[in-house]
Amino acid sequence: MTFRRGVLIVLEGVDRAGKSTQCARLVQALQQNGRRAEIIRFPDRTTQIGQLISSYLEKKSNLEDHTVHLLFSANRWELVPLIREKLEQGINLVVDRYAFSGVAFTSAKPGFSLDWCKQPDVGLPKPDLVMFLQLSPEVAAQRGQFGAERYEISSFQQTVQQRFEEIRNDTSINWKVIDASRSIEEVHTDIKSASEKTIDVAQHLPVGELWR
Ligand code: Z5A
Ligand code: MG
Repeated sequence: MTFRRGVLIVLEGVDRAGKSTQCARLVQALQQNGRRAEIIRFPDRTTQIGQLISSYLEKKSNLEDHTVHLLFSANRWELVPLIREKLEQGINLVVDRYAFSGVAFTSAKPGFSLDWCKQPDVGLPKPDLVMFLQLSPEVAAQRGQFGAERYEISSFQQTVQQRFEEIRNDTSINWKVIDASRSIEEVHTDIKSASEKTIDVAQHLPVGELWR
């Protein structure tokens, strides 16, 4: 039997697009189809670096903007040995936000270029598929108010949305835009189908390096 690695599937999108809901549904569906699958989410608030980030997001502490960008990136790098190990074991990883959120959120701040924001994440394991859950601010608003965390402000989120559009012009990434305004089940059906197709192809290929 030929060896099959796990694949790296990322879900991205604006606030309340349903990323966490869909990550959980996807892992469940892949497991029900007899595949090994696990969730990873960024920021991973459980590590020491993740706790610094969490405290910043909860506005319990302030961090300089470059510094917090590098911490978000470091939070991904510290998980890379685990990510590689799981992929080598044939475990498919479903990732709730990745470097694309890192670039979109920091570059929405004044004085940050997309290029500068991408540099710390260059060379991370490259996702085999990035699904962008697209949702208008109007529909997002129907899913409840913003929370109290930093960045949960309508004008900032609009700039983040524009940055995501720019980031999606990068054709080195396997993007799939998903209409997230539909029911949870309809969105899930699309996500599951795209993921199964990607697994069938990518499991035979080496893991790539992001933005390299
Ligand atoms: N951030 C950064 O700056 N730099 C980085 O490198 C990274 C992140 C990785 C924390 O992220 C913040 O960190 C985030 C970006 C920044 N700041 N903001 N904003 P987080 O992932 O912890 O954020 P979150 O609290 O999980 O919120 P979220 O991700 O925006 O939500 P979501 O996961 O997309 O949505 P959800 O929790 O699945 O669903 C939201 C609600 O809608 C919930 O009540 C669902 O039941 C409902 N829902 C979901 N799907 C549907 C459908 N289809 N129809 C109707 N209702 C639905
Ligand atoms: Mg979420």
